[in-house]
Amino acid sequence: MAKRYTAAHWGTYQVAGEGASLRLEGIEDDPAPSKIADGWIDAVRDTGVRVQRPAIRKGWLENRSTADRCDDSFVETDWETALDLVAAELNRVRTTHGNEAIFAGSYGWASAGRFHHAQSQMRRFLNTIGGFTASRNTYSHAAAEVLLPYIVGMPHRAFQDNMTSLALVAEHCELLVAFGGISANTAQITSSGTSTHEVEHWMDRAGRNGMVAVSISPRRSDFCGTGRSEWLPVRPNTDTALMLGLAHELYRNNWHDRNFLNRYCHGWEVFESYLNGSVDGIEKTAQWAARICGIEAGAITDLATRMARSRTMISVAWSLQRSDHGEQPIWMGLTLAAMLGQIGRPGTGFAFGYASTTPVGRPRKLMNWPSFPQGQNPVSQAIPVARIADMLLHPGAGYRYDGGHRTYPDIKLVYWAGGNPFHHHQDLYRLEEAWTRPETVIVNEQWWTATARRADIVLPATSPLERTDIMMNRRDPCLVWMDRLLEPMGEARDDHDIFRALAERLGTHAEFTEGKSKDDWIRRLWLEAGEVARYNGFELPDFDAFRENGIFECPDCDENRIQLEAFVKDPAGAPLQTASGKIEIVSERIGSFGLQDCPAHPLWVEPVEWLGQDGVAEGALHLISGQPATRLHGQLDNGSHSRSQKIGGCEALYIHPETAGERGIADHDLVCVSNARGKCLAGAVLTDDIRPDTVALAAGAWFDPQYFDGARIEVSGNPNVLTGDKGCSELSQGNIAHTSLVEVARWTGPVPQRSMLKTPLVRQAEAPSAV
Ligand SMILES: Nc1nc2c(c(=O)[nH]1)N[C@H]1C(S)=C(S)[C@@H](COP(=O)(O)OP(=O)(O)OC[C@H]3O[C@@H](n4cnc5c(=O)[nH]c(N)nc54)[C@H](O)[C@@H]3O)O[C@H]1N2
Ligand SMILES: Nc1nc2c(c(=O)[nH]1)N[C@H]1C(S)=C(S)[C@@H](COP(=O)(O)OP(=O)(O)OC[C@H]3O[C@@H](n4cnc5c(=O)[nH]c(N)nc54)[C@H](O)[C@@H]3O)O[C@H]1N2
Ligand SMILES: [Mo]
Repeated sequence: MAKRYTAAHWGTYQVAGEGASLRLEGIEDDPAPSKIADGWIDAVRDTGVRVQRPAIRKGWLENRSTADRCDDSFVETDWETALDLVAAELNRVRTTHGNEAIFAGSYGWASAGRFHHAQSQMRRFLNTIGGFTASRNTYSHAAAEVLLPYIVGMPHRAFQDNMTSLALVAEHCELLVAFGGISANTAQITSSGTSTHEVEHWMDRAGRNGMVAVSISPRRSDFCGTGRSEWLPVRPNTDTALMLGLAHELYRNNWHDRNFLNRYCHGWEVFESYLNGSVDGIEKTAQWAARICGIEAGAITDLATRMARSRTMISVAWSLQRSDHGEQPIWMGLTLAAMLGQIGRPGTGFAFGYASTTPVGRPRKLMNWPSFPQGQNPVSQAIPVARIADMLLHPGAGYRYDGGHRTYPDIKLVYWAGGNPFHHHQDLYRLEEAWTRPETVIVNEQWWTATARRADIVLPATSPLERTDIMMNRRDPCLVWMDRLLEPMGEARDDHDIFRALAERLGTHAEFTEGKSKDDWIRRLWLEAGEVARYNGFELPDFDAFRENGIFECPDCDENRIQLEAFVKDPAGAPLQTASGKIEIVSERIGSFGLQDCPAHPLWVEPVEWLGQDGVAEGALHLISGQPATRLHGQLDNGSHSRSQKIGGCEALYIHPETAGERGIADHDLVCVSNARGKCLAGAVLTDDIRPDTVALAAGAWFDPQYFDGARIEVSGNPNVLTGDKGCSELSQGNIAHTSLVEVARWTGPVPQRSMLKTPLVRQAEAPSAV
């Protein structure tokens, strides 16, 4: 029998077993298959929290009330009724308020698979009916997306595509200085799917070649690889100060490469006067840095010496810029690498995002596979993605972004398909308040996520295991036929079918479908992929042969890249697309925006909350809320793999034994994590792999606020009730998920039941009369 496969952002799997014993096994070629798939099938089969039929929120049904949107129950209805309602609402809002009043930024990870990409389907449909307000950039790396064009003259996507290959790091690098580590945890994931997981392999190989890795992170566990590694436990959000201390050491010893700085960089002299203190009276010495970042001056001096003497790569994880002033560690990391003068050479220089996902630095050709066409959005309005609560709370208010002055639109209807704002946004109680402002919220979802529970109309969507699709990711060497393994749950429909039915109701069916069935579209994608293959010098098998085989591996696609190589070889002939044509240590353009929180060159600015702050409360701890090991964000939190790691049903909070001891907390105790924004419960895991003043609670436990003695407490361990909702700066407006201080105490209250594991449906007898 032919082998069958499926694919997800966490990997490609071969299908084994049948019926109840159906399981997914990592493919042979994958040296480190992700275990996230272990909880996938049971999460999809979880009848308790799958959305099975269209549902309408009770308060909306009864009187269109929005005040109870974040705490209501639901009534099921049939598809025809639900689709009629959605079409009528879209029509009402666009004719009364214009299409700009529809917000469909719909940020989120949806699923791998080229055709059934929820956002693409939704946008194509909405574009046929006049468009929508969109969002710009990502929660992942907005600060980089806005900053990099100014300082290296290319979009983040191009910068990532050109990242120096990890194979070259393994071969040539002697010293890897990894801010935020090189984490096997995050390397499990690739947006749009991956055939293999390679980061650990490259780190092992580098180790065998004698590379030493210095992992600079509040957590020891952030480095993978079996070679020699050292841990510098930096105080969270102070890397820029540490980098300045390192830079000062290079400068003080005259180890900085003046020739490189003159020839390839713009603005060194201005930066120099900041570094040596002639502008502000503060020399950014190792001692100065040590007081801020918590790494001893001697260790900073020692590291700077080794950096100057070695073939050095400076790597910055994405996490560093999901913090207040998140632009600075990127800009300063690049500046530090420029001072070493090793940019543009194999295995050294500057990298951003190694291991933050698996394909960054992957030594493979990039292939521009086709995607499902979204059409053109007639509405030009778009907000920076993480400013959603500001937008809903303050329609008409002005704000800054990327040098411009903008105004928030007045949103009446929100449509989300393929994302979970009540997972991804910061300060969720503030988002709840904002969320009651629009008149209508529509969500297509697989599960009763916190966002689905805060919608007025919920349409049940299929999971990738319940439909056929193709994984083709421009950063992966394989194409995978994603077979249909399960019958759709309940009455769930593919997003495509949902939007096709809405287009029919709104008179744009022909435009949306172009007369094609789902099968026709998937075949068309394959035909277009054939042209891309031919352009790259090879042929794809015909569609039926591909389906039969399940996987196609592109031939001869090894390729190494060196970031900024062409520019370094020939700065006059291949200048950067920056204002000066060089790397901008100083950007007069950014300076001209007049922003207090992001001036013309990299610098240390105190985050809005940090441990070194004047008057910081005694006992305050810095909360790191990064990516979860057992799932993708909120996806599969109901699955067995994620649940197997819970403590008393709650997400694990990693805490140093000394810190726990001072608070009377023992291993596996329930704790309450709190600050002025909110409180959540978590299960303590004691570890000395973390700084004593830092705690780590992964994002993604399903948001489940409940009341105890009048206090609202989130009971599954969702850090976004604690994180702050503010832009990194007025330049990028990226999120600051890694910037917040909390207190931790033993929880002596009752052990709560997680209400998120039951549906929010009311029994038919209690339901309001028919829609
Ligand atoms: N505190 C804190 N918060 C963070 C972060 C952090 O580090 N710390 N990280 C941030 C980052 S980097 C990111 S990218 C975001 C991620 O935030 P999101 O991408 O919003 O999180 P997911 O849980 O992946 O949400 C995707 C949703 O799409 C649904 N879905 C999947 N497939 C389909 C489909 O085919 N159709 C439909 N209709 N729905 C589908 C899933 O069920 C899931 O609910 O979170 C951000 N939030
Ligand atoms: N398993 C799993 N992997 C994922 C995801 C997932 O949901 N699950 N999500 C994917 C997505 S969407 C993204 S954007 C990437 C994100 O990739 P990253 O941004 O790299 O991931 P994080 O987990 O936020 O952070 C990585 C580490 O950085 C460290 N860190 C945090 N703050 C600081 C700081 O101020 N200084 C220093 N030096 N270190 C710090 C933390 O110890 C943390 O463990 O991950 C991807 N990978
Ligand atoms: Mo992300």
